[in-house]
Amino acid sequence: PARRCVCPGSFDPVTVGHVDVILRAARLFDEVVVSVAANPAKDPLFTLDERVAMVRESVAGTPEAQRVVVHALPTGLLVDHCRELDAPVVVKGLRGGTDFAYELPMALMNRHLQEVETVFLAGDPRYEHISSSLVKEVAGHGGDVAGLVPATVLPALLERLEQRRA
Ligand code: COD
Repeated sequence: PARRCVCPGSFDPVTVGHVDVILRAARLFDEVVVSVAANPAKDPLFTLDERVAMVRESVAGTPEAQRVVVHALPTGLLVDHCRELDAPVVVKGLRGGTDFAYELPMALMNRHLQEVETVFLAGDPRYEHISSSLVKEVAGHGGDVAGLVPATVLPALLERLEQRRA
């Protein structure tokens, strides 16, 4: 049977750290479903549709792209979504102790709810410091975030932050 996994996240916006985890997952599984969560509680900078499009663009053109599907995560539990997709594995990247402390209870809860297993990929140390929230904060104060987000995301990010300031 085809082995399918889900890479969930807010991706507001997608960073080079996210792309690394997605592409590495695509080398381990037959198909990676990147599920972009609406996450209204986080007051996202980009709409759900924009975030889905940005992840798609970031993966396009890579050798792994044909095994990566990107879509919006329906509201509800991630594990119900996994079951509908027949994807019993969630893949997450780990940047260090704090990510682990945040991710472990979710991994255990997801296994408790639907026997969905979580596979953690050790984050590439080159991207250890990169998160969507820090990228937004740094760029919002005029700092240089080139190389931290995919090249296609950078102009969209700067433009949106500019609009927010106006
Ligand atoms: N290097 C490696 N990994 C990274 C990096 C990096 N530089 N940056 C981010 N990551 C990893 C994160 O560790 C995370 O695993 C993933 O990428 C996504 O990150 P974010 O910040 O875009 O996404 P989150 O943390 O906001 O996503 C949270 C979910 C949407 C996955 C979660 O809220 C969820 O599952 N929601 C659905 C509802 C549900 O089922 N809730 C109950 C859960 S038990």
